[in-house]
Amino acid sequence: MATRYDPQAAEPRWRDAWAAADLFRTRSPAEAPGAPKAYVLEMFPYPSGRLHMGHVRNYAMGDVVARHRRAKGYNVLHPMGWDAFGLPAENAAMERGIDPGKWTYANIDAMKAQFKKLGLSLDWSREFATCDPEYYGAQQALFLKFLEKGLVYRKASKVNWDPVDNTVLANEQVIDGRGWRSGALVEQRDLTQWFFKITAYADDLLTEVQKLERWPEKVRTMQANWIGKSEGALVWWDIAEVPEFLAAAGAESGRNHATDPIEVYTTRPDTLFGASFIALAPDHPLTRSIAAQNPAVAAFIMEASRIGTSEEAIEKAPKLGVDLGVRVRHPFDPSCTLPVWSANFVLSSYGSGAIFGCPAHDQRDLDFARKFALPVTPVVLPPDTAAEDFRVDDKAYTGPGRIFNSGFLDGLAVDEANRLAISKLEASEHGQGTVNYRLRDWGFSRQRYWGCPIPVIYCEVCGVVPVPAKMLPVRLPEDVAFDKPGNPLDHHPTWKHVNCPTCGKPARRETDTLDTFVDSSWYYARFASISDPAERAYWLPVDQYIGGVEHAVLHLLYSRAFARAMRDVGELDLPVGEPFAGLFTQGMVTHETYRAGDGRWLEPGAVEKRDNHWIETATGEHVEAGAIEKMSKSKKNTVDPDGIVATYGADVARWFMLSDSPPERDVEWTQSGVEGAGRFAQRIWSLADSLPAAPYPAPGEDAASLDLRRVSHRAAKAIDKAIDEFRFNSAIATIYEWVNALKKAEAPGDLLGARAEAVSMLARCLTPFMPHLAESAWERIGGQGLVSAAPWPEADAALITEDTVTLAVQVNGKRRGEITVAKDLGNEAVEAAARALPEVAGFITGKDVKKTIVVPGRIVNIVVA
Ligand code: ANZ
Ligand code: ZN
Repeated sequence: MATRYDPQAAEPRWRDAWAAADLFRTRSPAEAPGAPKAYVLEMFPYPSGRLHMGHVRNYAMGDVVARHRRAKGYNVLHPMGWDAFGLPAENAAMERGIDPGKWTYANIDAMKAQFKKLGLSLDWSREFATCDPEYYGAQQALFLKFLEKGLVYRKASKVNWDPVDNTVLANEQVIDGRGWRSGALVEQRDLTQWFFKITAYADDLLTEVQKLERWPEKVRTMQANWIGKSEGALVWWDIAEVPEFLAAAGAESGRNHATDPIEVYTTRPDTLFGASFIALAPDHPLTRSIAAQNPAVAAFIMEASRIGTSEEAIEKAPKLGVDLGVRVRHPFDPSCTLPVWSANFVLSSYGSGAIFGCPAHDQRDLDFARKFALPVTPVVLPPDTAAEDFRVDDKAYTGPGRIFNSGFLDGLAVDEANRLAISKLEASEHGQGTVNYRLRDWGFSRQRYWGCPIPVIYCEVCGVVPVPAKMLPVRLPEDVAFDKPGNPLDHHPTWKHVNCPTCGKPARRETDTLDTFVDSSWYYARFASISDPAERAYWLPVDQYIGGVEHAVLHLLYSRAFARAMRDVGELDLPVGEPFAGLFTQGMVTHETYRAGDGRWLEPGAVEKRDNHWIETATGEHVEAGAIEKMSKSKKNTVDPDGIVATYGADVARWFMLSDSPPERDVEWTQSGVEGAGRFAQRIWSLADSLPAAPYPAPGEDAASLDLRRVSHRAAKAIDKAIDEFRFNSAIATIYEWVNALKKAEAPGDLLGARAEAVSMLARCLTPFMPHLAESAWERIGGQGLVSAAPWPEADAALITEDTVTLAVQVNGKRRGEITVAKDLGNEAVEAAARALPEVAGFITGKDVKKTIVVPGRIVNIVVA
């Protein structure tokens, strides 16, 4: 009598059993001698308070890998923790008066309870939150080690300043020149901030990323572009003329940077003869000194500062500029002089913050030249074009060609001209070849409360004093007020006032905290060991890292740089410096969207389909079913994992997340899909439940038993391989076929041994996907212990080798049919079988068979006259 599988009863029972057996605790290297290690890590979540389907998919994937590795005999580290600092906690504090710490830890509790219901094989004993003082204290110690090593430093830099909220904004928080919260016009300000010297690793980060074979190509390219290595030259332009007031100031003081040559960075020294102006960034020192005396220049600087600091914003803004009244000499022709402008499209933080404009071959320069009526001289002639036919109107020519209008460079190709121009510049001391990176040092101080306090103290006598190690962690105060804009740490009545650790005089704490990206730049090392470099060396690198592609650049780059910095201060024994040997970026979870006639978005639970169209259940009104989009709160197309788990069980949710699409692609959540997965779970259960009680006989030797055994052993092998290759959907497809084959064999009778073997193997192969159901099936057939601790079923080699082959049969090269024969059948017998095919016989009877060609394993071709 078949029973139904009841996930509500079974799932909690198995999770308790796993916990009681302490199954997922990480074993030390000594406890697992000889076993290879596997560190499986999913990007740790931000504790927003609720799990979403994207989490379910991400963590289900990691769990498949972790459970599979465990079954294959690996020593597995599969930890979980919380990326717990950040703005949402402060916003909750501001909007609802809730303490950020309490809010965060309550969210962690709620989410952890949800996580636990998913049946993930996690080692919770290594759990931490980045807002735990133990964690951020260790981070402060790391900061100080970096500081000592010169990997962290302080400097003034430009920031986006919101004058209403009194706070620094990230580039992403500036929208059309305005603060995202206040709507105020953003200004640029100089602020002294802490920087991490990521550029020290630029070259290594670039070289090594190319070697990460188990990373998606796309992510490697994005990292390489972000690092942005370019080769070119610095060119020094001698000053020919300066405005009266600058010349005078220079004469008085004896020396003045106004008369120093202007340095520009270029990737195209081959186009130097096409230069028609020099342009400086608005905050270039020379622009600034001229602005002090020239109101038009001062006004221009103000106007330019409104655009914000992001490259994108600067790119999109209309070209602005002002003539500075300075002229410089051309390095290759001192008799020729060029005007010096300041232009808003020149970035102060790239190259030397100054360029030479070559309008014919650079679009921005051309736009600028047309606007301000500056000359346009083409110097690169496109292939197969006559010089007299070549004209540049409003489109710069950036392609290859031969240099012309360029004196000693004439006739050379772009590359050759670049090399020759650089050697001339070097010989005459007007410049030098150089390599430049787009990558900037990472400014990582934030004027925020809910982050890791930067452990330094400012003393009027001693300057910047690191907090002594024994005084770490520098704890966040808990009694903070959020009633004013700006940084609550700065407003706190007492927190920042301390005595200098060196001289004892009254001093002031740094009130900036670290960017939350710092917290996630080294957590993988903390999971591997609290502090032991040897234990970290054993586990690292992470063998399989899994997460969203939105972290392709920053998080992964910062982590790669931090691993190197930790190595360089002796915190990590990681020769290559790469923390993540394998990376997988999963697709998103999508859902149809629904919109009522009045424009309201409706939740999937609020609509139903009637007579083939959608209506809102509450009102009966017609509803438009719209695009399939990433689940998001704004479009209300989310499905709550809790509800799904309560109705169908965690196994079904996990299964569906992995079954329909390749893991790197988006998967569309559908009600019918989930129901289908639920039915399939029952089908699997019925296979186990239709067997009599254990023990079972050994599998039979008869043909039907052998057929079934072949299906099982081949499936186990195929699933094994599919999991290794991150093709979870194909593994699942194989399970479907296997179950169908088993169903057909279900009739009671002498297949019992083969069926019992099949269910036993199936339970083990199912474990990574539906661990609870797998346990129930395993228990039902009398399996030893817990299936979560059972080894992967080894496929019997004799059963998985194909012993027949299928050959196409052709007559005079035309395909007429096929035959399936034993693999080792001799050529004569193969020929005979081919000729005997009814589809073939018609074409050869009565004809003269000239010859028969057998291509082993593939084709039989019969040639007739
Ligand atoms: C002259 C020139 C002629 C340029 C030409 C390009 C084409 P990448 O490849 O990104 O390194 N540049 C240099 N510093 C800049 C700054 N601070 N702000 C804005 N633009 C700057 O780009 C290097 C090129 O970008 C440089 O080569 C320079 O323009 C410009 F036909 O110099 B080029
Ligand atoms: Zn002092």
